[in-house]
Formats: sequence, structure tokens, C-alpha cells
Amino acid sequence: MQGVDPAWLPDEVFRPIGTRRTLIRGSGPLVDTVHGEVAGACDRFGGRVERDASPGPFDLVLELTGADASEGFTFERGDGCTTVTATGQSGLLYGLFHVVRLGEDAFRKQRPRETHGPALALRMLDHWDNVAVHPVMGQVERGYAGGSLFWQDGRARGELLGRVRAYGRLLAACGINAVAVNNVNVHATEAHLLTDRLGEVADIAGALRPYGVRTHLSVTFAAPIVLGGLSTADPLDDDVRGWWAEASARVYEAIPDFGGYVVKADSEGQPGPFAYGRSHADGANMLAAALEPHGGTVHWRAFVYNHRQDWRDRTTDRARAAHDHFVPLDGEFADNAVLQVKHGPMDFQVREPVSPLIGAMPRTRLAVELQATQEYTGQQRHVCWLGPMWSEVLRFRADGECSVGEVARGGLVAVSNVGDDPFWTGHPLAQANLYTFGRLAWQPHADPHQILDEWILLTFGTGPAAGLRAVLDGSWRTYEKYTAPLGVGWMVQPGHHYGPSVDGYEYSPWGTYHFADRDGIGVDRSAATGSGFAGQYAKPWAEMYESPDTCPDELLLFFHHMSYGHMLHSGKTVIQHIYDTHFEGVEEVEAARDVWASLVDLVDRARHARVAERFEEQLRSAREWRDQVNSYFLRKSGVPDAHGRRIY
Ligand code: GCW
Repeated sequence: MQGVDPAWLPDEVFRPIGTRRTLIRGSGPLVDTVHGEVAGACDRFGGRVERDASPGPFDLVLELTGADASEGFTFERGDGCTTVTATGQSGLLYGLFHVVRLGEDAFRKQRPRETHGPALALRMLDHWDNVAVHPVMGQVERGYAGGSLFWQDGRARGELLGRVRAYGRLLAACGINAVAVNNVNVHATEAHLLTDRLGEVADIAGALRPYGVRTHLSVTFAAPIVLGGLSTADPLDDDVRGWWAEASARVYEAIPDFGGYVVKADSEGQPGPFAYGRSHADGANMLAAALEPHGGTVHWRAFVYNHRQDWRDRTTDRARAAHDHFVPLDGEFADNAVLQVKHGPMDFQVREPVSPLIGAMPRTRLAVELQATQEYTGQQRHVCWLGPMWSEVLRFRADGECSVGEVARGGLVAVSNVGDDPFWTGHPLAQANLYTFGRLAWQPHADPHQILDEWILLTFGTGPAAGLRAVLDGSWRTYEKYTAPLGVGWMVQPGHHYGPSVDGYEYSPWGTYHFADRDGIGVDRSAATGSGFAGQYAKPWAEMYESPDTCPDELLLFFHHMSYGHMLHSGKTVIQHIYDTHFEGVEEVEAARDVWASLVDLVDRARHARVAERFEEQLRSAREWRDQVNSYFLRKSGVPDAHGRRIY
């Protein structure tokens, strides 16, 4: 696309294929896509592609050997020929992108047959995109990459769907196979996508389909009322059930491979089953029943908590809410209902423990939701590569035995960080988060650093690779250092969530407090003396988090209220840790900015300039964080910095 960053698919990565002779065997729309990719590469680089029974020899054979829905493929190299086989069309497409990632290596040495396939069947991005620009949230809620990729001027991007197709291509190349195209907060205009504006959703689905990406839709629980004119949305009411069944049948007439619904119910003001005295299983199962005849799935979000809490009320702990609401419903959800759980118990802070709900619903299909859009991690003005955080989450032994990556049978979901920005993600380096998400969803136990290397080499080539690694690798920990300390979270400006405000959420109704006073800081969530949240975990974790002696430093203030003089496992006091990390964090941003500046001749101009400009803002903001946080705690505690540095 003219003027659009090719991201991890610059033409150059197709050179090894485009200079060779390829045979493609099999037929179907995705095989055509594979053919189109290879033919395009050959046009650019002078190679040749044939279909079906052409005489050889060939350097690469891509062969469809079946007609199933499998996404896996085999890869091998022998007798001077590289062969990819797949029994399903999308498997062939993923096999092609595997060859692209390997580059020249795919054609070098002999390789015995390897089998590849995704660990998780559903690898999905949720777009919080509105069709109409929302007066407060803008077009993309928590979006930092311009307007929506799907919706423009109040409609689906008609002739611009080429951009959507290009997006589908990028997603396929990192293994993502599903997209929800609108915000989970479903406003009045967007509610109609389910019915009279379905054609627009079908257009988007049509643009994504050639790359094996299925379309999902966020729907409002109140749809039977707001769209159907019924007087109730009670999930046990026959008319309501009938309405959903008919609406869903029409969706499948328009979009035969439609993925299903995403629902945010009884959450932050969205309607839900509580209004009718029904449970969330009743609500989810009603939608599951409507989708079931067509093979669809409902993704029901577990983000249910009291957002009108009185800050004086110390008996309510928001961290407990999802577990309290949903664990009693384990086993009640239909097979095609997936409970979608945020990875942490609060809300995408830079550091949270893994949600205890994830290990506590063995009889429910769970999907785990991550946030690629950097709402609380620098809003794509700061470099913050989230791979290590996500990897820690996915490897965490949720129930004491199985990892989150294994427990998430319903899939892995990320809130998208993409918009209509020419670099896709606002900050060009935030593309690494999107790519890493896709690859981790394919293989949750993959080494995130290898994934980062892969992204760097595809996107930038070898020249600036070492510099990019230096800039990105530790960037999440750097961000953590200069923002809220030791897992306590939240010290952000209310509303937009950018920049520091230590007490911004301290006296608010959102259930997000740090309780700092002159003696100490943190939230007592122990079972013995606090909210009892620590007791929601499976055995080894419940015990570990219960005591400050065994709680890991980085989560200490999430679980305990500690004095400033408390000695951490690191050998520093809480207060000295706060000072030190805030000074270090800013120094690390300065160093990263300098590394980036040194890459000026190795990175294309526009991209280099965009990142350089964002680094100035990151540095300004990091200094603001450092000085506000350090000054706040010096004033509260009266304890001076051991190194006598400047605090205001
Ligand atoms: O993190 C919060 C965001 C809201 C979002 C909500 C959710 C879509 O601040 O903007 O609403 O989470 O996940 O539903």
C-alpha cells in the first residue's frame, strides 16, 4: 500500500522465495492467496511459480493434501527441494509465512520433516473501535494509532478495504486468525451492526477472509430492546431467545464463517443479566444457544466489578470481583461459551499477579485477554515491549500445575493497538507487541526474545538489529521502574490514564487505591488481615502471596501494606527502592534514546524520525513520573534518599 509501512512484511523478506521456482498444489481461496503471494514475489524478483502438475524441478513445493480445517503444516528440505504440506488451506498459508520467516535458511541445509501447528485454536484481536466518533473516547477507545482501520466517516471503509486486507495479511503472517471489529462498549450506532448494518460487517469479513481471519462482533446485551423493540432482554424469556436466534441466523446468511459475539455485560455500565435477576451463565448460554446451530462462539467477558465503590469502604476489594462472580458458575457455561478473563485481577497495569480466576474454573472454557494497546503502559508514546510480561503470564502455573497457556482452551485475545496510522500502531516499535502477541498465541511457551529477534529481522533486517534489541528488550521493566512501584499500580491521570498522578485514583469510585500514608503504602490483600484476595489462589500461590516474607518484591505492594523501612528481598528498603528505580528508569530511557539516535543511517527516515520524536516525549514524561513519585514519597515519609539526589 502506498504510504503505508509494510511492517514485518517488507518486499525484501520475499526475496528468497521470489528468486526461485515454486510449485503450488491444491485449490481453494486461501491457496489462491498463497499463489498470489508467491506470484507477487516472483514478479518483483524474477522467479517462477507454477500450479499443480507442472514438470519440475522446483526449489519450493507448497502442497494442500486434504480439505480439513487444520491450521498446521509440515516443513522439510531434502534433495534440493523445500516442501510444505498442509491438510487445510490456512495451514498452507501459515506454512508459506513460515518459509518467509526462515528466509534463505529455508533453502539451505537438509531438514527432516517438522510438524507445526498452533497450540491455541483461537488467536484473536479485539478492536475497541467505534463506528461513530465518541465524544469522550474518540473513535478508538484507548486507541493511540489514529482512527479506526475498519470504520471511517461513520461507515465501513468502502473502497479503502484494501487496507483491511493488508491488515489481514500482516495478521496471518504472525498467526492471528480472528478479529472483533467493534468496541465492547457498544454504543447506539454500533448496536446496529448486528442487524440493519450487517452488510458493512460482511464487507470487512470479506476483506479479511482471504488471509484466514474470521470476523467477530461485539453486541449489546440489550439488543432485543434497542434493536428488536421488545420490552425485555431477559435471557430466559422466549421472545428474547427467539429474537437472538433469528438475528444470529441472519448474521450467518451474510457471513457464513462468522466467528461469534463478544459481550461486555454488567460491566462499567453496560447492560447485562443482573437486571433480570439472572446469572452470567444464563446470559452467556442464551447467546451460545443462538450461535450453536451455526458453529459460532460467544466470548463472554469476566470484567465484572463494582465501579461505583465508596473509597471509604475498606471491605470491598475490586481484585476479588471476577473470582467472586464467576467461580460459583463453573460448569454451567455451554460448550460454545467462552469466558474471557483479563490476565490480571485489576486492569492491565504494568505489573499485576495473574488472575486467580484463571486457575479456578476447570469446567469452563477460558480465553485469556491481554492488552496490546498501551493504555497503562505509555500509550504508544513510550517504548514498552510487553513480550516478557505476557510470557510470564502464559507460563504461570495457574492452578498450581497447568500453565495459563494450557488452561486458556478458549484462546488468547489481545485488545488491538492498531489504527489507521501509516505505521499501524502510532509508535512504530509498538508493532513488536502485535507481532509478539500473534506468535505467543500460536505457541504460548515460545521464548519471547526469539520472537523479538524474528520481528526485528523481518522488519528492519540485520543492520540495526543489535540496537533495536537494546532499545526494546528491557523496555517493559524500564517503564515499570519510573511508574507505580512494586505492583501497586494506578498512579495515572484519571480518565485518559496518561502521565503520573499519584493520588489521581485514591479517592475515586473505581476501587483502585494505594493507601499511602506517612508510615507506608500498599493494599493488604492477605487472608489473615486483609481483603482475602490472596486466598483465592491455588495452593502454592495462596501461601506465597499471603506473607510478605515469601511474596515476590515486584508484587509486594499489590498484596501487602508495608512500612517504608521494610527490607525487600533485593536488600533495599521500600522507600529506597522507589527512589532508585525512578532515577534508573529515566537513565534507561536516556540511554535507549541515544541508541535509537545512533541508528539514524540504518533505519528508513520516516520511521526513524517518528520514533525519535516519541522518545523526546517519553523522556519528558518519564522525568515527570520520576519527580512526582519521588517527591510524593519524600514528602509523605520524610525519609531522605540515601544518595542525596535531587528530589523536590
Ligand atoms: O481498561 C478499561 C478501559 C476501558 C475499557 C475497559 C474494558 C472498553 O479503561 O476503556 O472499556 O477496561 O476492558 O471493558
